[in-house]
Amino acid sequence: MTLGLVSAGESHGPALVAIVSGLPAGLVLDKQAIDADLRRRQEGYGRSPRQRIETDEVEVLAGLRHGRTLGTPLALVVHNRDHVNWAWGMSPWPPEGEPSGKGTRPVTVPRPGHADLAGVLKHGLADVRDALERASARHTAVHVAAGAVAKALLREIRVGVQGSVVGDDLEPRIDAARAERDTVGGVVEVRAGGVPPGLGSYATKEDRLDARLAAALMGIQAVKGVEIGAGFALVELRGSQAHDEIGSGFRRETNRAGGIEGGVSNGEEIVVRAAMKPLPTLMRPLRTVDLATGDPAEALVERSDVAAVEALAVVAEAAVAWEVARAAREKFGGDALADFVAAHRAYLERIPWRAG
Ligand code: EPS
Repeated sequence: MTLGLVSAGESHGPALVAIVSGLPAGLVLDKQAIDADLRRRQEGYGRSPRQRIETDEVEVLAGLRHGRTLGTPLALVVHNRDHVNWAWGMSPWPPEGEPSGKGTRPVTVPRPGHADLAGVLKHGLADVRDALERASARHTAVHVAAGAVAKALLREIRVGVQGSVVGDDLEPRIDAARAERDTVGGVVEVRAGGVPPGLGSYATKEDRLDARLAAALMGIQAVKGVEIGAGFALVELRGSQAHDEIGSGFRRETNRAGGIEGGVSNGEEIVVRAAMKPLPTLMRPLRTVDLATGDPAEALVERSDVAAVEALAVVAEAAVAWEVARAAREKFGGDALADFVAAHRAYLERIPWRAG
């Protein structure tokens, strides 16, 4: 038993969609809680004017009845309100009538740092828009909706997940960058508390919880680095200092491992960080080459964020919640929510580890 997630959707297409499989029947979902996470993702300082157009809201098309999961695939939709301005340019079918609105002219000047160049080369595309629309971080919206579902499942076994921005200088950095028509990145941290020991596995690299969390965070647009627990700082320490001694109840006083040893959760808080590069859509464009002419050119300038670090904290929270929930499904199984919860309780009764 595991969770599955497939998503689709272009940034200015009609909608973003996700299909979530592997949920037990009987999980109560709260539309307001899902929408609250969607709103948190939109709110951060430094976002583009696009966020004034969108008011993200989840729609459920399948897998839910009267607010309870049916144990069948859950189909989630987040509509792109901005699509009305791109109805011709992003029409899924050949558009009718004269070109109007945005996205009507092919983009041939790939932006360094985006998927633009690699995307058109890889897929044989003539219009960079055919690559950038899916590569856009816009589709993190529907992943946040899926993450909210994962958090609802985790709450049933008293696991909580919270993302935040690391440091307190983001807003002045954003103001300074905006004044110079530039962009900034930053670091976010996600903590998952109440995770029992034993999620993930040391047996294969694919099953290691740390590998799965790293892949999930690296899978978010603009993330260039991930660390778990004390991460890169561990190399400065001696072995006698770098580990977390085991105390009463098999608990630790320190947590340099970030809650994961040997690829398996150890019962301490899971702590992961992700580093986001400065966004590469610049109002002061970088040098590129025009795909149509082969001549030097300036990269595409389009409406964009100065920073999306606060949004990343919410998206990373969703990604971590998703991976922890997936590992919990694998360990505790159950077609009914009650079976899942009972398996978790029985496991905690079997092991000598004690929750803090
Ligand atoms: C994004 C570019 C911008 C961001 C977008 C991600 O889109 P637009 O050009 O339409 O303003 O606003 O993020 C969102 C729309 C969102 O909801 O997060 C990109 O290139 O990744």
